[in-house]
Amino acid sequence: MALPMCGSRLLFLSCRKIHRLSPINRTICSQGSSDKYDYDLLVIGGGSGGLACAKEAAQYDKKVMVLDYVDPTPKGTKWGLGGTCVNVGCIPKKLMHQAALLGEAIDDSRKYGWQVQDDVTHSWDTLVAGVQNHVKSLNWGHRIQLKDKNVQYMNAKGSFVDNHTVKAVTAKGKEELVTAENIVLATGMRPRYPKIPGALEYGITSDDIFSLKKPPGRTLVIGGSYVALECAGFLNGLGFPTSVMVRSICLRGFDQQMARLVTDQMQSKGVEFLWHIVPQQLEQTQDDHLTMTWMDGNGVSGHLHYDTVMFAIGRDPETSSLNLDLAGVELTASGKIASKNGEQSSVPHIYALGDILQGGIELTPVAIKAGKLLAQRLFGNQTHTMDYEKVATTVFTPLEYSCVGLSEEAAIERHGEENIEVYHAFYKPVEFSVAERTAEFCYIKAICTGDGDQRILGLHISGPHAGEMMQGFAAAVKCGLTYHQLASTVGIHPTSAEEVAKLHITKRSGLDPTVTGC
Ligand code: FAD
Ligand code: NA7
Repeated sequence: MALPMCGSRLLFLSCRKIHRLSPINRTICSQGSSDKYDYDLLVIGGGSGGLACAKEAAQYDKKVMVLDYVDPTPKGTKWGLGGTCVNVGCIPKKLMHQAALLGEAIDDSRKYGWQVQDDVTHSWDTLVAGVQNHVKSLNWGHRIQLKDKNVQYMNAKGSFVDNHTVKAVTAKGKEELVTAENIVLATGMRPRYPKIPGALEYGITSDDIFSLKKPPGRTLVIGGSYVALECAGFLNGLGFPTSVMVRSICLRGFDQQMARLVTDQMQSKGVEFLWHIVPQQLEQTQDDHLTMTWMDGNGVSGHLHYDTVMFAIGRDPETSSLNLDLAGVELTASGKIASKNGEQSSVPHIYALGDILQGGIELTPVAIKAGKLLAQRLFGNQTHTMDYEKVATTVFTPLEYSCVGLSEEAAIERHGEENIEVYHAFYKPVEFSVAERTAEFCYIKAICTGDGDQRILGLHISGPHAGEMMQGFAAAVKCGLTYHQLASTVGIHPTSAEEVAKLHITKRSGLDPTVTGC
């Protein structure tokens, strides 16, 4: 990663001496470093990456500004500061996932002796109110944090005028020109709509689902990616009849054996999968219901009827309204920011973070870490760069599938089938026993190199709390964990995580990996 213009660095170094004198000198110093520009750093986009970068830069007494602006969805949904994760991503999703898990827990609890009445009902309104209250508290928290750290925040949409000047436009049309020595772009992505009649008028996306005013009712989710499956999973768990329309496979890019476990488990819980068909047209009927016309690969078509149709067919980077050509910033064909060196764009003092960065990973902790490290390099005289390898992630469907490292397909492609060893096992969480729950979808596999040390290339877990189980193992895998080190680890009994340390059956052996007891 190249450092920014050395002028700013030299000034920072001289500032560090003054820092120790007094807060007043500190202010003078940070203003002095930006004589030529209004700000040392301007961040466009107040989401996971942008806020992390801005707050970190402010620790170095830099003059920092954040612009954040949300274009309402076609349905008119909008939200506050914090970006996708806080408002329409990870956080409301995890809370609705928890709502679905509680529904399962109510069923289990009867077997554990709780006298729960049979006609337990769920209130969508109460759930949405609780989720949105939490989201609003996070919006507020972000504003307070920026204020506390002296980061200037403006609720305005930014676009370039030249490569150091950005025009900020508020919802009321008020315009302001802002200049900055360094500019970070962290504008995230927004859901894509298919180009079919009725999609924009009658369909919704994940940007709408978490604040939907009325219960979704019978719902069709279109798409086979994790956003589609997670939403379908919690809707089904809340008792709404849910179908998923998939044109090819689910969870492309993830391990496909694990992907099938996820969809089989969802199916066993009542989610209907409509394979190998695509949407053609969405219409509203007179009684306010929706009719989706579909078509398969042979030209056969049909109609299906729903209360809600949600598109989860991918997300597009929010780069088209930034006027990047006026700054000379290059884009990739998919509209992401082309990376020259880590997070650096084709213009040396303009950087990109998070979902819009080519070659990045579309996850919140990745955007946050990359943002912090970038600020430390720009203003803190640090050299650490973001490591995009071996980042763990979890799909919450609501049975969790968590993974780190390579899928089995990728490991075979990279190393050759004969050079890898796959250890695997089905396991039964002890709490499933009294609840009489099936354990056929609780599965672990560790993909290792086939040589003496058997370094773990990929670890995959499906089961309850797989995300919580994975975090610690992910640290070990990142440190180069080998199968032999894993096998010499003594488990914590009785937990599901101990099953990872107990893996001993290789796929190659052909032995039965199903549950055998403790
Ligand atoms: P964002 O957080 O999207 O922030 C970008 C901000 O910039 C937004 O507020 C946007 O409105 C604003 N903006 C855009 N253009 C402009 C402009 N011109 N001027 C001013 N402001 C602008 N990740 C996980 O790690 N775990 C999960 O469980 C998870 N679940 C998800 C579930 C869903 C349904 C979705 C959609 C995503 C999920 N993600 C999850 C992904 C995660 O939300 C993103 O990777 C993360 O938010 C990306 O951060 P970012 O900083 O790149 O952009
Ligand atoms: P993804 O991961 O880009 O997946 C899109 C899914 O939608 C995928 O299953 C596609 O099928 C399917 N798709 C795409 N276009 C269509 C059309 N026109 N009709 C039907 N199905 C379609 O999208 P996500 O929104 O889940 O996630 C994107 C990122 O957002 C994610 O990484 C998170 O960070 C948040 P395909 O496999 O192409 O056949």
